[in-house]
Amino acid sequence: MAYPTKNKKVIAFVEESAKLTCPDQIVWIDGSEKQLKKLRKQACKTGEMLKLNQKKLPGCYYHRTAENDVARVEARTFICCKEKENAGPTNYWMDPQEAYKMCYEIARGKMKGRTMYVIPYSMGIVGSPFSKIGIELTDSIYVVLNMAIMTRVGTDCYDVLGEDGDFIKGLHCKCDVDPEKRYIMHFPEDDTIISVNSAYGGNVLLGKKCFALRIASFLGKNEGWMAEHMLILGVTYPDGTKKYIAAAFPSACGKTNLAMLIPPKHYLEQGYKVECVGDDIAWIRVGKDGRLWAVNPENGFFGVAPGTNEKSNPNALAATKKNTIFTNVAINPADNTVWWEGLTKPAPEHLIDWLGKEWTPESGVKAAHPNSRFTAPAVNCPCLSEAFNSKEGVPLDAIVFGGRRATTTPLVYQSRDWNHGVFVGSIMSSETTAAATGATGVLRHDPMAMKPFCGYHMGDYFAHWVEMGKKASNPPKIFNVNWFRQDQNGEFMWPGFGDNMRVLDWILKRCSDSVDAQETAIGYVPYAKDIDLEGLDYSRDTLESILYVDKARWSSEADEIAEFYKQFGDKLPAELSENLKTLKANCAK
Ligand code: OXD
Ligand code: MN
Repeated sequence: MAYPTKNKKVIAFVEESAKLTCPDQIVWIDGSEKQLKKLRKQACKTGEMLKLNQKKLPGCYYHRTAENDVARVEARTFICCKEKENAGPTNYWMDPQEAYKMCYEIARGKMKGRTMYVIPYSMGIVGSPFSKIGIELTDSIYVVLNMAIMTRVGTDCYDVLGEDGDFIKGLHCKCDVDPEKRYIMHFPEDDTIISVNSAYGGNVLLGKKCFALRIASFLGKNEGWMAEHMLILGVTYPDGTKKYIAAAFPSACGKTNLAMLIPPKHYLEQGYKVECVGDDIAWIRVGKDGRLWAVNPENGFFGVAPGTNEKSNPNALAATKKNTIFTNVAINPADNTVWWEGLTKPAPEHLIDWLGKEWTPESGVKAAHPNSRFTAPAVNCPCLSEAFNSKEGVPLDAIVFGGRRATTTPLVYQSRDWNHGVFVGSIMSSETTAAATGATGVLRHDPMAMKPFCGYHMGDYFAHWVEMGKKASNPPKIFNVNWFRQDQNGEFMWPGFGDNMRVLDWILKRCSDSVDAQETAIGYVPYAKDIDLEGLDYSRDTLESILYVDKARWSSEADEIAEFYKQFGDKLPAELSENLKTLKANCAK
């Protein structure tokens, strides 16, 4: 057969995988619109996808996953390195030989009657020295079409590989979508990913979490860079100055909203602009200037639909108006468009819900799954930064961590220095969300928002952060934010969304040493007077209360962190235990 590549490793990977899974045919994806169009047509014919109203939503399609396959499955996601110790206590581990054997048994012959698609894709701009190439094999047209939005797919990836270049191998086989045989396996020492029995994005779009975070974090540790679960945004000042922030929040905690925020009116009137470079993943390197430079390796947004509306995130909503794939949202049969909770109020009178059932506001269930998604091309985003296409990426002024915390953590605070900032990231806790299976709203430790995505021992990961701080002579300042403080009635105490600009403003002022701060037990906290409240009906007293650092609470938090840290044993960097001691001592003062 004629192959579109001379790369022997690609050909061997495809042939071996085909021998195992026995597809009826192999289709080599070239990324052309002509080929994608044919696949969309085919998927609509089989019912895998539905065509939406092409006048209102041109190029948009709809897909439902199996009811049992709606989120990432952390308990079935494994790091398969030779030594168990190297996966660390926060990952599930399996011996690589055992894992390969098990996955091969599960996938054997499972593409019979199906087509295997070969997707060549680049994470990052094709050919950039900071980008990496992957080949994903899949038996799902839905995966091909999503990958064509989320990554840079095309035969130019083969040009980058040449005859002998290496790439990340990804084998995805839907098999029977059997939740008991669902496995998302990473072999960081072999640059390989195998995903079986799922068709949910986070488990099967292998360029995203599997490659760009789990495998890439491992590569980053060995090659001296970082792969982080971070949005990247740019703020342009009235005088044209540009500043960049990368921010890590756990899944479904508002990264997309922050990345695309529209500043309050008076900021806009003065000429401030916020632009989005990325909403989920940042690859970060030390530049020649000693600063940290970040690129977004993705090419689209795989965003959580519920809650996205004209007010919360008009830019994301605009991004979904064409060439977008919607998954597990509801369909409005009146005009064949989509709907999800929070899109409009009141809800339409009649919908088809994410399970395909008739739905009315009286149904008493959600019309869209809480983790329903849109897959939208980045180019659709009205506030996409020009820097999105920059090979070097953007220099970071600030790194921001943040979790969903009803109590304890103030609206914003700044770390004292890099290592204290690493400590602040390492002690992140957040309430779980619908992005992963399991209970939601449960407080858990999620260091740097990487608990589900770190491809190696978390203690080594902390040490790598400390090392990166040593390599960068001019590193960004590190902050922590919490948009989710609640009062006694469970009401959120900070308006969030566009008003988060007020906090970013303070953060960037701190980066240019143009505002003072109060030193507290946990770091630098703003004086309430320094958070701009212009145009907002919000009391300074409430602001004071969400800036307050309650030493008694932080003292218990410190005890709890000590417990959490125990699992890392010797691998916990001394820089972090020292910072924990300081926190404890500060709380006792
Ligand atoms: C995502 C996630 O889809 O974090 O980005 O789950
Ligand atoms: Mn994410």
